Parts: sequence; structure tokens; C-alpha cells
Amino acid sequence: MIEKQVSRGIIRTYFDKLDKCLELDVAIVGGGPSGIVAAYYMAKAGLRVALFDRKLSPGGGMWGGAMMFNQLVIQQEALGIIQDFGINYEPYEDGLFTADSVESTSALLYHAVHAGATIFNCYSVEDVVFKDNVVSGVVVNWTPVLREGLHVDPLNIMARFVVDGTGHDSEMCRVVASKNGIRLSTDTGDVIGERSLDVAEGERQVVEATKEIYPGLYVCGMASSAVGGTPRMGPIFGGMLLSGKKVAEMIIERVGK
Ligand code: 48F
Repeated sequence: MIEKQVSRGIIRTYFDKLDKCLELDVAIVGGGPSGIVAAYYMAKAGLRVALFDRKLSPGGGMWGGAMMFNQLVIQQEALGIIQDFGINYEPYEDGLFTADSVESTSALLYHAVHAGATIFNCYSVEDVVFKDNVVSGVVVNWTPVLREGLHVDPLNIMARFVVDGTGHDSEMCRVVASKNGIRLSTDTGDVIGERSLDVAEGERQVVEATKEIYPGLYVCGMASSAVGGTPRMGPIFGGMLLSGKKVAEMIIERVGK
């Protein structure tokens, strides 16, 4: 009966996919541009990677360009990443390029999954697994469960490394710092909070601030800016892409792939 096959096909393959992700090399929290780029390069290097995003459509702040004008600006330094993902771009001025934000976001998502990363949408990561003072996984629940305020316990996913790619809110860093009485690797030991906009400095410092912020926990993208107290940069996306690639390279080297 086709009706039953349709349901069973979904249920069996979905739970198989989830089962394979209960123990990961890397759990990425947040499917903005930095997290997706990180997922792509790590999956390509053979790491077991899953990315969790609370929205139905991952992609974070990349779909909308700026003020919903769906174009992006990227600088020369990040062009190699744009080319890795096969995204069309046009030269603009002074080493800057433009691209369509819908094409760009969908290309990142497609290539990350195609390279072997698993993306779970509608998953909110509400906490981390914290064992022997090391971040060792993520605690996940359905976004609708949290939105409805239902009293339903989450599930646990183990990972050698967790990447906080949650954007401006740097949610994983906040939760680790606030719940466990530890110091993050920042000037204050806590989440400092992003500074007001400065494009050139923001783009430079977001890549610099991409690092292991606490044993087992890496941070990339706007979350690095927010944690490290560096300036926001607005709708230029090269820094996000470079930050995602940098965190991938750091973890790949660590794992020795
Ligand atoms: O903010 P976001 O796009 O992350 P990003 O990679 O990129 C920032 C840029 O979009 C833009 C910018 C560029 O110059 O400043 O803002 O740093 O995407 C973050 C994603 O994380 C998800 C959220 O739904 C979004 O798609 N997210 C946030 N918190 C959680 C989460 C959570 N606790 N669990 C699951 N997903």
C-alpha cells in the first residue's frame, strides 16, 4: 500500500539518519553562513558532522541580504570559498564582489549536505553535555516544544567538539559560562557582547576571534564577535565564510584527518 510505504519510508530513513548522528566528531549549533561553511569543509575532510538549526529553513541571516535587498557583498579574500560552492558572482568595486543571497544560501546548504554533513532543521539546542569540565555534546529539543513551553525532556547527542555558530546571541557560549562556573577564553572570562559597526575591523576581527573558546567548544561567525567583543560588520559576508572555513581547518587539524 503506497500510503503506508510513504510514511514508513520517511520514518525509517529519518530515524536511521538520527541514529547515525548520536555520536559525532562535530556538532555545529546554528546554520548561518559560518556554520554551514564549517559543516561543508569538515564533512569533505571525512569528519562525522551534523548541524542543528532551530528554524524550518536554515541559512540564518544570509537569505535576506540587507534590509531584504537580496544581494550580498563579498571581499576578494573570500572569493575562493564562493568558488568552492559554485556561486555566481560579479565584480563591483575595489576588490568587492556581489552575489545573489538566495543562490548563495541555497548553494551553501546543498553542498554541505552533498559533502556528507547532516542538517537537522527545527532542532533547538538548549544546552551542552558537560563532562569532566569538557564540552562533550549537545542537548536538543524540537523548536515547537520550546516555543509552546511544553514540559518535554530533550535528547542528548555526543560530539568530540561543539561549534557555536548561533550568531549574535552566542547561545552556546552563554549557556556554558552561566551554568558551569567556568571562564571562557575572553578578556573577561564571559561573553563580552559585540561592539557597534565597523566593517573593516569587524571583518578582520571576526576571523581572529574564531577559536576554541573553552575545552571542546569552538566559536565561529557572529557568535565569535559577540563573545570576543569585536565590532559587527553588517551585510558583507566574507568574514562569515572565512570564519567558518577557519574553524573547520582548526578542528580537522585537531582530529588529524
Ligand atoms: O546569525 P546567523 O546567520 O549566523 P552567522 O553564521 O552569520 C551572521 C550573518 O548572517 C549576519 C552578519 C553578517 O555580516 O552579521 O548576521 O554568524 O545564523 C545563526 C543561526 O543559528 C540558529 C538560528 O536559527 C540561525 O539560523 N540558532 C541560534 N541559536 C540556536 C540556533 C540554537 N540554540 N539552536 C539551534 N539553532
